[in-house]
Amino acid sequence: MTRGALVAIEGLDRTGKSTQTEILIKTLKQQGKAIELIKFPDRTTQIGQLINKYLTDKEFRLSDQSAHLLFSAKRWELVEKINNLLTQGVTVLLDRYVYSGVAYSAAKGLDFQWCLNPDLGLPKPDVVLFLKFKDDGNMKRGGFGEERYEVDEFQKKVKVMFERFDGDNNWRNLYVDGKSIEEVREEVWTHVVKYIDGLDTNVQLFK
Ligand code: Z5A
Ligand code: MG
Repeated sequence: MTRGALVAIEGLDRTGKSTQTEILIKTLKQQGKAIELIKFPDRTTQIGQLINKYLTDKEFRLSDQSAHLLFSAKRWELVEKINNLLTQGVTVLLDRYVYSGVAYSAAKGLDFQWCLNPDLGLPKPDVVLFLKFKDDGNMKRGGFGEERYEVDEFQKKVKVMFERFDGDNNWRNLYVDGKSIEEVREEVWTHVVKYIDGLDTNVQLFK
C-alpha cells in the first residue's frame, strides 16, 4: 500500500522555511491532497513551552546537553503521530527536524555523533530541502537577532554543521540568494511534486 512521504524543510534562521511550508501546505490542501504540517519546535506542549522559554529568555539557564535532549524529546513526543499519518497515506511536511537539532547543538561544541544519538530510530525524511544562502543573507532578514541563537558567528558554525549532512541521498540544496518568495516556491515545488502522491517503499529510520 502507498504510504505518505516525509518531507523536511531545513535551513538556518530566516531562510524562509516557514514561509515556504505554509505556501506548500495551502497549495496542496487546495488540490485536495492529504498533507499535514508539523513544526519543530512546536511550542505548545509542556516540552514545547520549556523550549520556548529557553529560546526567548536569555536568563533561563539550561546546560547545552539538557537543552539538546529537550529538542529531541519534542520529536519523540510526535513520532507516533508522524508514523500514523504516513501509514494512512498522508504526506507529512516538517518545518525543521533532526538536522536542526544536531546542527545547532554541535555548533555549540557538543560532539556531532552525540547530538545525533538520541534521534536514532526516528523516521528519516524521504527528502530534505535545505534552504541555503551562499553568504550571510539570512542575517539581514526581518526579525533576525530576536532569539538566543540569532548571532552572526554562531550562525556560521551552524551552517558548517548542517553541511555535514550534504551528501546524504535525501539532501537537496536549494539556494535562495536574491530569489523572491515566488521563485523559491517554484523550486520547492519541483522537488516536492515527485513525493506528494506517496511512496511504496518503507520509511527509513535514522541510524
Ligand atoms: N532549534 C534547535 O536548536 N534544535 C532543534 O532541534 C530545533 C530547533 C528543531 C527556533 O526555531 C530555534 O530553535 C532555531 C533553531 C532551534 N534557532 N533560532 N533562533 P524556529 O523554527 O521556531 O525559528 P523561527 O522563529 O520560526 O525562525 P526561522 O525558522 O529561523 O525563520 P524561517 O521560518 O526560516 O523564515 P520565515 O519566517 O519564513 O521568513 C523570515 C523573514 O524573511 C520573514 O519576514 C519573511 O517574510 C521573509 N522572507 C521569506 N522568504 C523570503 C524571500 N524569498 N525573499 C525575501 N524575504 C523573504
Ligand atoms: Mg520558521
